[in-house]
Amino acid sequence: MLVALWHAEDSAMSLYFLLACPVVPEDVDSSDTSSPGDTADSGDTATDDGDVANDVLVEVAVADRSEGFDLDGDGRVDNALWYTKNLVDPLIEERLLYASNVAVLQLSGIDGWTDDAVRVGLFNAVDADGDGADNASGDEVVEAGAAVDGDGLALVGVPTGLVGGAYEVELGTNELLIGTFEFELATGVFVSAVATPDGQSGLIGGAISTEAFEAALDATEADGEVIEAALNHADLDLDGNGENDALSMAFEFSAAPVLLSSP
Ligand SMILES: [Ca+2]
Ligand SMILES: [Ca+2]
Ligand SMILES: [Ca+2]
Ligand SMILES: [Ca+2]
Repeated sequence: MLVALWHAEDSAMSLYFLLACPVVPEDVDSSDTSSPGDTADSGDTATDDGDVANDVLVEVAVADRSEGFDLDGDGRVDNALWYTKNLVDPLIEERLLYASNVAVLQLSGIDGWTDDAVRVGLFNAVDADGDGADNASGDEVVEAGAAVDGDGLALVGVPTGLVGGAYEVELGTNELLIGTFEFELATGVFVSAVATPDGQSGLIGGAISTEAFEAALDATEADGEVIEAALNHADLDLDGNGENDALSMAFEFSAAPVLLSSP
């Protein structure tokens, strides 16, 4: 039937054929939005060919005591960094403003906000204007460089599902960038979030060795105080020698839509 239409002399019928045939292999057109069914979605007919949403972390603070991830498998949330929240939060707030590298959460394959086949990615990108204050504007452009492939998809990612926009994953990377703090985790990066067309909010974190925590913080006087306070609350024994050698961390975050510059 479609072949017959293709050969039809009637140009309107030929146009119908072209519109009906998905010719866009991956929907990364920057004119598209993360809203399923928007007018730029004509190519999104295949299950795994949904929209792509890139959301840059704009607000981050240490999560409350009862919020975070169960990192030792005892059924209870672990967030030892909570004890130093009042010391850490002002540092994060300050550093988010002048950080030139930003953390971006990417959702791809979005065919709806309840969708059993999406992918969550995480990468660091360059905020070209070096100004963290305008990153929530919705039209910021960041450079992902080699952290994404030719289609703009994050190299680090994991398949999952969305239920009402909510998902929870552990990403296969140890790198967690918070402001200018580069945390080298002992686990993957855990994310539990709710995504909407306006961005995402939720929790991000993992476990970090006391050594790596110390290394991630600068040796300024203020950071020295944080290091000492935080290390007093090390709560995980990664090497099983009976002494705690790592810290559980969870941050609450909000992330705003951001555009990727062309590779
Ligand atoms: Ca636990
Ligand atoms: Ca999908
Ligand atoms: Ca900016
Ligand atoms: Ca130990």
